Amino acid sequence: MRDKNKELDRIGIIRLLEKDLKYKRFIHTLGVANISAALAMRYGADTDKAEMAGLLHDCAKSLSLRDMLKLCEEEHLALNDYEKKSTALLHSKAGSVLARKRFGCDDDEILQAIRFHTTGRPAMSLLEKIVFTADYIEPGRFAAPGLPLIRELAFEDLDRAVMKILEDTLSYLEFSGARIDPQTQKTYEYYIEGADHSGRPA
Ligand code: DGI
Ligand code: FE
Ligand code: FE
Repeated sequence: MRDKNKELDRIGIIRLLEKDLKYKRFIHTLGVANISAALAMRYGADTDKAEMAGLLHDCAKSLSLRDMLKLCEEEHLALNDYEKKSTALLHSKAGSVLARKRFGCDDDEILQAIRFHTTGRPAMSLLEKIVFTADYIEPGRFAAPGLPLIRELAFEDLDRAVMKILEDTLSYLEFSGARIDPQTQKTYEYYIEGADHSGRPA
């Protein structure tokens, strides 16, 4: 059973997200929250935290680039040149600030999972991997060709699912001619070229 205050917070946050986000993004958010909770059950993470991280992961998605930059500047977050120019990349860092300021989330593990949900990072925590994966596989996603396999893998072997997501994202970005954020590249190198050959835990 959740405690009553937490349940009220959760409902308030969902109401606020419904107001802030476009409807499709709101539905995606609910999907990511549910799948994050399911993955937390599977891998023994905190289910409430995973659900909350899923709920808040795209909370800044409707903001303009300017407003995202402002939020990050207020917190003195270091941004690279890729992030400074792209809402697709910046909404995750801006989201970690907004999650605290507007949604009252003060859990550092959740804020970290929001902050790195787009690019990932080397040596992600279990919660970070859960949100990163849930974002890719939630039921509303349909375009990626590798999706059926990744959906299976996610519940069998989370690290292999993370690897396959990175592999597919990188090939998609290369194919579409997008500039690749060095952070995405670093995550890719850690998980694909590093982790499984060295025996280092991913
Ligand atoms: O916010 P979502 O659409 O739910 O998903 P997301 O936060 O994972 O990704 C947003 C977009 O960012 C998605 O189209 C993939 C893209 N992306 C991830 N890494 C990079 C990137 N785009 C560029 N240009 N460079 C990257 O390194
Ligand atoms: Fe996102
Ligand atoms: Fe998302």
